[in-house]
Amino acid sequence: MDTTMLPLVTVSRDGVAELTAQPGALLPDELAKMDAYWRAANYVSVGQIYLYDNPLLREKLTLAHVKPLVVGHWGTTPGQNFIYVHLNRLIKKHDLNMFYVAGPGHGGPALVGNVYLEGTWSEVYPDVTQDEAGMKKLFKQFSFPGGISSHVAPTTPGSIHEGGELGYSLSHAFGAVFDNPDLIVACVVGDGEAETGPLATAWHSNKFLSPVTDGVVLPILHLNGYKISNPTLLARIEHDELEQFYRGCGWTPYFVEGDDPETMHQLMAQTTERVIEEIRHIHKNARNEKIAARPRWPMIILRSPKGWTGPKIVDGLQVEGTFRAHQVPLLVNEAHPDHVEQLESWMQSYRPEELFDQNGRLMPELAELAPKGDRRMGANPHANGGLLLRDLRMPDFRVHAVTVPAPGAVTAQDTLVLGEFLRDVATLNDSKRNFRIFGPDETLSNLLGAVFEVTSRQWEAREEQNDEFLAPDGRVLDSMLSEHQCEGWLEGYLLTGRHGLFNSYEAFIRIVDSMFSQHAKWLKVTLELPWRRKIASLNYLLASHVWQQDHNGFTHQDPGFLDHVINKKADIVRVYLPPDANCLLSVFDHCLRSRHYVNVVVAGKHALPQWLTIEAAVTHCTEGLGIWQWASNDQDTDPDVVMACCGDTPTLEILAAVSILREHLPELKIRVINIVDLMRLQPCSEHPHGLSETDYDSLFTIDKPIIFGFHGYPSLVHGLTYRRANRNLHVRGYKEEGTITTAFDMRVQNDLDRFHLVRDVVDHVPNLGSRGTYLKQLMADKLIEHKHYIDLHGEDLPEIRNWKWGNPA
Ligand SMILES: Cc1ncc(C[n+]2csc(CCOP(=O)(O)OP(=O)(O)O)c2C)c(N)n1
Repeated sequence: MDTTMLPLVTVSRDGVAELTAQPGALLPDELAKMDAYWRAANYVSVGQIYLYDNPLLREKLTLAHVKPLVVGHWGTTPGQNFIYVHLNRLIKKHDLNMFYVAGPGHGGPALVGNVYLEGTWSEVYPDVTQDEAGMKKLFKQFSFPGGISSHVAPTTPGSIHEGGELGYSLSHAFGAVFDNPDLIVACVVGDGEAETGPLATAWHSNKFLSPVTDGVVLPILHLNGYKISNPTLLARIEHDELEQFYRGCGWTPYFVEGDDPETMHQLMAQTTERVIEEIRHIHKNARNEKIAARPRWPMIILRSPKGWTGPKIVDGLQVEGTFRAHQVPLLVNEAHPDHVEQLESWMQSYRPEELFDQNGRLMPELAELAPKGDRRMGANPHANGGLLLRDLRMPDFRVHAVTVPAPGAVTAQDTLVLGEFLRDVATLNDSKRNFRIFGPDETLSNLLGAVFEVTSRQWEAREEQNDEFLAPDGRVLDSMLSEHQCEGWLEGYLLTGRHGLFNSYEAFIRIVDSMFSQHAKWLKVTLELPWRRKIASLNYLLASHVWQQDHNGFTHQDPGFLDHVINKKADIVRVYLPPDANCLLSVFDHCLRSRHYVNVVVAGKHALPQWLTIEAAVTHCTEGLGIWQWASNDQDTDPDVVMACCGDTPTLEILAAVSILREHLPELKIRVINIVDLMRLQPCSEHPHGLSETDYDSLFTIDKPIIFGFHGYPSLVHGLTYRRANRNLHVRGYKEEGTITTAFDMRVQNDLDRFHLVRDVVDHVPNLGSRGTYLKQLMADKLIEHKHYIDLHGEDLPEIRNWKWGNPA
């Protein structure tokens, strides 16, 4: 424990805290008001969980005043109310630009209650007035059909974080303060939440925070000792072990521990004061004195009873200070009629008559304690990031176009080309500091290294000789091998009104499947709230994909993120598989300009043939899919077969198959369709990008075989097209076969290679007769030749390596 904190409060024999001359100590009147405000917040929290009517207990409480279904989480709530009132004091006293992230977001009643008491709730939802009638509505709406969720949901003004799924609070908080040098985000971390993988690594975010160009995260570990029904680890290790843990993570922890309200108010007031002093000191050192040392930022460890001030004993069992306080500590229903009285005396213990006037409005001397206007945490504009969002300055992506004299005439590495475009985006927006690139140590590996010509990796820890591109001030955050942090930081950055992208290996983006889900849910719900402004899209660049894992193999092969993503609300998700570099440029330009989507872009980094000129690419990407006339020969008649491709590698193999078919079966009428925008395959009734039935039928025909080469798992294409008329669909894609082998052999192992595709055509196009049979035989021979060759030489056949799209007769 920091000994400088010890003499802050002295407790006299009768248990009353006595004032010391310590900074931040509360005078008796202030202490009384702070405590009353806390009681008011606790009162409205309990009211939300339980009451249907009689909000101010003006009548004797009966079962009829209680909601038929009482749900919610009490345990975390009083502690969060305690924190909120102290942060309010700090904001007012120091005119701080601060907002609140509730890690244990299940403590919805606390945040909703405080936002109501400070007046923001009624401004955003005028129907919920600050009087008895409004309080009744506030109580009733909580966890009630047609009302609000029991969590700190998007409906809660001042929140960028739902917290339903625990683990992401600190990452969100850090994302919010990057490039916001005046902002402080107070981040309450549950001690249970702190056991999750993402949260456990998030403490290290402090190695990236610049004291000059970024704001501050003030973590408050809420050590209330329990999770749902278990103790928490951090509450059951020794005090010095806990302190050392946080010091080891680079923080300076300050402890506020106890259960006596007055003592705790004094301790908290003085600790928060101390913490602000320390933050100011760090800023002064870094910003004025230009001292470059990595700061040890302060944090608070608040050890208080779970369900503090709630029922102590219920039916003979201890509740306050135990796991039993986690949700509803007191069941109030027909089966427990005596609990009505206990609920009433619990609520009366907050002395509502001292807190609310005759009309049910918070007493003016208490209302005074809340900050005003945008300084209220519920009204901080950073927590409604779309309000602050400005367009990026976008460079002309055409400057980076690959010159394509004829389809397939040149090769290029798609992400390498994109890297130059991203470099220019970083340059143009450097002064605004509103664009960042995130990645788990893969920016170079994904070939986006061009960005390091103009910026660096942000890094506050020690630097050594031979390090590359590290600097305290950079636009790239890719020096922590944590997909969770990249995702959480980026989400926090976007939610507070900025722009960015996450570059990842395709296989390992699965690590954040669930985080993506939560963000997509957040976007969906905020779309329905007119007061929430749209934010910039969450852009994923999935490179080093399944077909390009020559030195990594099976572990690195998983295109399944796409399957996960497409289940989310159609209003939100977009999936793009550009077949070449020019299409990738066009797609990414679009994604960086878009709002309120999750854009998933899959792109390769190895040299592959380039198909479209930049102008053709722009047209193709705008249409999202289209016939490649130059590869088709069905212009004057109906096709015999549709060869569809989606993804860079399937496009290559489909075109190679087409060239074999056109050489050996020149009379076969082939239509080649390339798909960039995967959601075009869905009906337009399902997705805004979906093709109409008429368009789909005319492109894909209603009965001709479609041989479809797909980047990911074939079932995804079947799922997207299951309502389409043409059921003659045969999809080849990744079927979970892989190892370290040649690029072409990967395709062979998954039947996505040209030889298998040709065989598929022969199998599904009727009446090819013996010409088909001979061609199939040739393809089988080729597959054997391929196998022998790679076993002997360790590389693909020259005819595969050197294959080029020609001009078939
Ligand atoms: C990732 C995740 N796993 C499990 C849960 C279910 N859950 C809800 S609350 C809770 C306990 C949380 O404990 P803590 O973070 O200490 O919060 P508090 O005790 O203050 O309520 C659990 C396990 C969840 N919400 N998220």
